[in-house]
Amino acid sequence: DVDVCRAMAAATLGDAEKVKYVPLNAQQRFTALQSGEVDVLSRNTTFTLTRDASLGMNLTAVTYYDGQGFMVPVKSKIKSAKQLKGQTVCVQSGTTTEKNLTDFSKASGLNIKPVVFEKLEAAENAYFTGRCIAYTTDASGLASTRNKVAKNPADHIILPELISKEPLGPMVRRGDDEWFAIAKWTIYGLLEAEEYGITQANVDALKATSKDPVVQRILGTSEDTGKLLGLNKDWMANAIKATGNYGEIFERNVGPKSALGLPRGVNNQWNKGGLMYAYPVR
Ligand SMILES: N[C@@H](CCC(=O)N[C@@H](CS)C(=O)NCC(=O)O)C(=O)O
Repeated sequence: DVDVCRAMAAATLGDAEKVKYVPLNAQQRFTALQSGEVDVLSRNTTFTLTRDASLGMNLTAVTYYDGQGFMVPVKSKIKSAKQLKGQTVCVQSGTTTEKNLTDFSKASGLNIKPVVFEKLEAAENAYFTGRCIAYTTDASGLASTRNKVAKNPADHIILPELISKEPLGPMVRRGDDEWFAIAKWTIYGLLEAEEYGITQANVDALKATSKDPVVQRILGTSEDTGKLLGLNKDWMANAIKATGNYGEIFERNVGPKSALGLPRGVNNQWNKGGLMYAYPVR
């Protein structure tokens, strides 16, 4: 989420450091975007119809396809979400998580008892002190909580079931159309850069020598796509220089070798069995 903001700043202002970060909890995030306190909401936020149609925002492009899961203590012996019948589950309010938990409980006849907290730290703390038998959020969030908050991560397992679709990505305000286009196309640009092998390390060399028309367009050495967005010719070259392409951002922040250790899975490129399919930068 942070690297996507840095890429947008580099594309727009030529400087990835020109971002002011405003920490927001699940409840506050939408009003902060509506009121103009922030210009882009990049914070593990799921695209849904309600958020699109009634909260005055526009969904840019998916940066991470996630799904909701559960974490339980190994010593609970629970191996499947279907074994949560009548159990307490800690969850944060103002999230799709809270709603999906109710749906899952109803659909599977599990009579789960949600224990709801407004603050993330409170929900995590309640789980780790044994107030609930399980903790639920997006699978990426579970990996983060287990890695960052658990005293001994190996004492907790993430159950195999994912109970929802959580397409996560940045949102912008309705009516902010030029910015909407920039935000969207920066993401597609990072994805297409990966698809065509443009990296943080080779972007300058490719800018000087590449004869591939797609690479040339992305790097602004043939057509000027930046102009159409009100940006400089090298908008995408600047973004890639700042953060690397989508795959590099993924590996560094959440990939198998990072602290979170998440597999690339469905977030791989469309031609490698994944769902990431950038609209063409042209
Ligand atoms: N993707 C879901 C859940 C996102 C969410 O807010 N998750 C929590 C738990 S990982 C979170 O990030 N909390 C951070 C905070 O409130 O400071 C949504 O958009 O509603």
